[in-house]
Formats: sequence, structure tokens, C-alpha cells
Amino acid sequence: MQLKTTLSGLLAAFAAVPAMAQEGLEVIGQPIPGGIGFQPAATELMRDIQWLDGMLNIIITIITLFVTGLIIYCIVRYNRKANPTPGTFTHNSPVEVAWTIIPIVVLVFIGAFSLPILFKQQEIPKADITIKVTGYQWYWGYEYVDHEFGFDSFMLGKEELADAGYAPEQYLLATDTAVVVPVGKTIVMNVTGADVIHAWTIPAFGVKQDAVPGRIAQLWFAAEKEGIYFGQCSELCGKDHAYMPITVKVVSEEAYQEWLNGAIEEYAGVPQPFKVAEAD
Ligand SMILES: [Cu+2]
Repeated sequence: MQLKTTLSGLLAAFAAVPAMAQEGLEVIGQPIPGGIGFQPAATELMRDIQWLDGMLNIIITIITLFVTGLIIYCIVRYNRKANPTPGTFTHNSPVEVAWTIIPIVVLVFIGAFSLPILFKQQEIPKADITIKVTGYQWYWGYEYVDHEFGFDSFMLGKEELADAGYAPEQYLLATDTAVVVPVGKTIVMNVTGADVIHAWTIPAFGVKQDAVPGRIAQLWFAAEKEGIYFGQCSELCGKDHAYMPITVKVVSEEAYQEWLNGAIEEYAGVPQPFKVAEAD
């Protein structure tokens, strides 16, 4: 067993060149069978979103219980048998004022927490590393614009997963090359599309951005934990929409530098765009 693990590790290491960064990296951001909650938060943005979700769930639960209780009370108290002569009034000012004011207060309360979280996502900070991501039918292309190199990222087939160091359940998630970023650094992604609209996302980072042809949109994140994070194209973009996943590897600063040197050597100078999608 030990030998087998070592061997597959070695194989993975060879297959993953120049993305050597995979060694020892834990897969953190991936869907789990039967899961109904969020993926674990790996950025401040995602922690904010999860906190907001929890807070909204409390408010929603209270309102739902209150309304359900009112309905049940009315059914029991004011049905024809219990209340044979119904009231004939049509207005009740105090109640109407209350059901106008209270929802306003609730909405202002929610807005006071949700708007700052939205602005934090949308106000792009100064980047430590800028990466341009382009959606193609049906793969992603990445350009490390600070270092003038780029590469494309294709989904791994079922039979390619093991060689690349991935588990069978990471089919439809793992890609041949990955976006590699150092832990804790501010990454700004410039997102665009080459043909139709795609959308780039990593759920554990709390980011999602449409990739619109002819436009550049931005998103940012600073991942707090080393590991592998998966995402999938999130805008229906054609017949292979389900087959253009996203892999991000968050690594230590040293591992990033090592990967960067290898990647520059391997990819620099490749004219853009790197690959034209093969016609079917
Ligand atoms: Cu798509």
C-alpha cells in the first residue's frame, strides 16, 4: 500500500510538471455527495457571505414561523364554526402602520449588512498578482500578465485523473493545468470571454464573474489556506458547458516562485491566443 501510494505520488509529480505545486496539497474546495451547505470558506469574502447567509436564515425562519403561526391562528379562531358572525370593518390603521414599518426596518437592517459585503467584493484592491482569464468554448485560458506568459486549461478525462494525482470523484472538476497562486496574496482576475458568455467561479473563494466577450470584468480574492479549489463554468455556454471546470492551487510563496520559474520557462513567448478551439 505504502509503495503504491509513493509510486502514484511520483507518477502524479511527473504528470503535473510544471504544476508541481500539487504535491501535498489538500483538496479543500470541492462539492461533496449529498452536501447542502457551502464549501468551506477560504477567503474573507466567502466568510462574509456565509455569515450573511446564516444571519438571513435566522430572519427568514423567524418571519416564516410568525406568518405560519398567524395563518394557523386565523384558521382556528376565525373559521365559520368558531366565528359565525365575522367583523365588517375593512381598515385597521395601527396594524397597517406596523406591517409597513416593520418590513422597512427589517430590509434596512439586512441592507446595512449585505451592502458592505457586496461593496467589498466589487471594490477591487491593488493586486499583488494579476491574471487574465478568458473563457473559450469549452476551456479556460489564463495569462499571468505580470510575467507575460499564459496557458490553457482543459478538463481531465476519466482515465487521466489518476496520472495527474486526482481522485475519480474529481472528474468534471480537475484540469490538466491549474491556476497557481501564493497563499495570502491579493489576486485580481481580469475576466473576459472569447466567443460566448461564460462565468468564472471558485465557490470556496466566494467569487463568480461573467466572462463577456468584448468586456473585461474584475474579481479579486486572497486565499487564506493552501490547497486545491475547484469551480465550474457557471454560465450556460454551449454543448460542452459542463466540461470546462476550473482548478486553482493555493501554494506557499516558495512553491509559487518555483512554479512560476518553471511556467515562465515553459510558456513564455507563446503568441496569443495560445490555442484556437478545434472545430467540431
Ligand atoms: Cu459554460
